[in-house]
Amino acid sequence: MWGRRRRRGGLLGVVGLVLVGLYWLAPKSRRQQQQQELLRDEKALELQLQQLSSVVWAEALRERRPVYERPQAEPGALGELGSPVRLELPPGPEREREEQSVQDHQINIYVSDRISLHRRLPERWNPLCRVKKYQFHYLPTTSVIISFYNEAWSTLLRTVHSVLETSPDILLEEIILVDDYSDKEHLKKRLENYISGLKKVRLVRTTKREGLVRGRLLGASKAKGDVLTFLDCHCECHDGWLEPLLDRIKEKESAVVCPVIDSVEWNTFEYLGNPEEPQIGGFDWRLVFTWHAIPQREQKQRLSPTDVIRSPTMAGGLFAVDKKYFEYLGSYDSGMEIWGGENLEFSFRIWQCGGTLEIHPCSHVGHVFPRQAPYSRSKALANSVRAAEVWMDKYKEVFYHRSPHARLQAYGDVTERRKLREDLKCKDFKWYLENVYPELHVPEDRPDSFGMLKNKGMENYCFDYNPPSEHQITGNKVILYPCHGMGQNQFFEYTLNNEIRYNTRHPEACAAVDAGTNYLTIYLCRDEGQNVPDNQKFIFKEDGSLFHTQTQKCLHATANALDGNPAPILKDCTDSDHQKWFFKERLM
Ligand SMILES: [Mn+2]
Repeated sequence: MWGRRRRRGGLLGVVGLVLVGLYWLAPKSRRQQQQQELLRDEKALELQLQQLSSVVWAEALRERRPVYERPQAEPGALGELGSPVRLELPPGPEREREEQSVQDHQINIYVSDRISLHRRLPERWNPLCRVKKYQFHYLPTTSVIISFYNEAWSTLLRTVHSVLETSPDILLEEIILVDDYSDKEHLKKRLENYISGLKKVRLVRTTKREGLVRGRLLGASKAKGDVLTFLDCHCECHDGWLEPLLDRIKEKESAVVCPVIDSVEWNTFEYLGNPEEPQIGGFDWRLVFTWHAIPQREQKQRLSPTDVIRSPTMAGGLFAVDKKYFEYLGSYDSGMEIWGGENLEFSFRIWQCGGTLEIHPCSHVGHVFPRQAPYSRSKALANSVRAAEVWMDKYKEVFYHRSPHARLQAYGDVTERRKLREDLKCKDFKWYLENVYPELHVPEDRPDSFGMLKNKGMENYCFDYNPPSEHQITGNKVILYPCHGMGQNQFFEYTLNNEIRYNTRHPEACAAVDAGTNYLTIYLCRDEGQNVPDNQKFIFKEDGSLFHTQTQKCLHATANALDGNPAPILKDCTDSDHQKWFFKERLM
């Protein structure tokens, strides 16, 4: 509206100036008559302009018309505009059904079933995205590929309808649903019947359980669009989500573009996206995906908040890629099972082989993050090993140090994938770390300075730390616990800067001594380039003692320390075996 009125105002201004000019040039006797004529002309001109601009406007609307118009919401419909649904059912059979649905799917399907498959979402993009113009006729078309396994009816179909109701008809070639050998009854005949009534939706089925990667590859092999857009099977697309992805790929064929992933709460289906700058993807040295704020170096490259943001990794299932470029890059590693790890493998490959991985801030898609993974991820570690073996060069050791059991994983044959890396003349992992993800600290991992931190006086006990939660790493105390040899929460590293680092995860954390206490508390390590705080400094001496310089005391393995449990405690230095420490990489 705003753009149209402004344009018309400009034209009328010009017409007005001409009129004023003519008025003064005309002989006095004819002025009134001329003025009337000109006014008449102006009215006619305005009418013409009005008609013209409404034609232009209608044409723009026609171009971006979705495959289906969204039906009007019922009055009082639950969850409209992404509002939370809290049923608070009294104890009884209905409440039991609700609880059972959470048990089965790790998502409150009972609530989902009560929300319209066509619900509207709140506007959660930068307002500048709304006025971006696209040349719809020149954008590539896309096939949206959605692979699923035993997905609930309402979450799956809400995904399908939301794609159909937000994607411009002229850009959406088709939706390809890939059923990865589900056994739920509603995904058989009933699903076939339902989608046979929908335009542009196709269903293909695998003949055995293939996992996410091979399921998606099956979908891709049937796709007719220029671009492949992969979505998860419990998503809701924000208005205008598709055009920015396709526009960017038209501009740069080797760009793999992700939408901003907004969160749909698993219990209430509240839509939690926000229009602020999105976060980008990274990973920690367990090869677990992590989120980060956009670094300064990247912000400096961007001219507008609607410009794409380069990201070292992608979160997982949601991205668009030129179909031919996807094939050139070696599509997916079909040696990967079920899911987990394929997102990092593909991220490394994109960057190392000459592409770019980006997040488009104008493309928002909601995703239901389940309470916990609904089915086994036992294959995720083997997938990570494949990624490490093909792409990470010597840096794979940093990963293996923190997950010693990964070395024992059967990960299949990677000869073909290594050959692909050679054929495409991809860059090495050092280049990737330095140029794409310089924020990631690479641990030193010097010999005999990482792994289990053991004590001579209490041989079967190791330094052990459990963070308060998956999202908060700091604040708890270091204890001693029977050694398990699995890395993870018993992995520590002693650095050249005299820190005892707990660095299986990101951000890295360091052991510190709070004033007036004698135990170890975990804090964040200093930022790169800053000095080590005095209370985090320990000298690891030749004789095996760990000397805390600030208090001039030594760490002493104490059986009956915190709440009667074993822990390392600061005491006056002696040559007791309980003050002799050593690192060991593996149990055996
Ligand atoms: Mn998901």
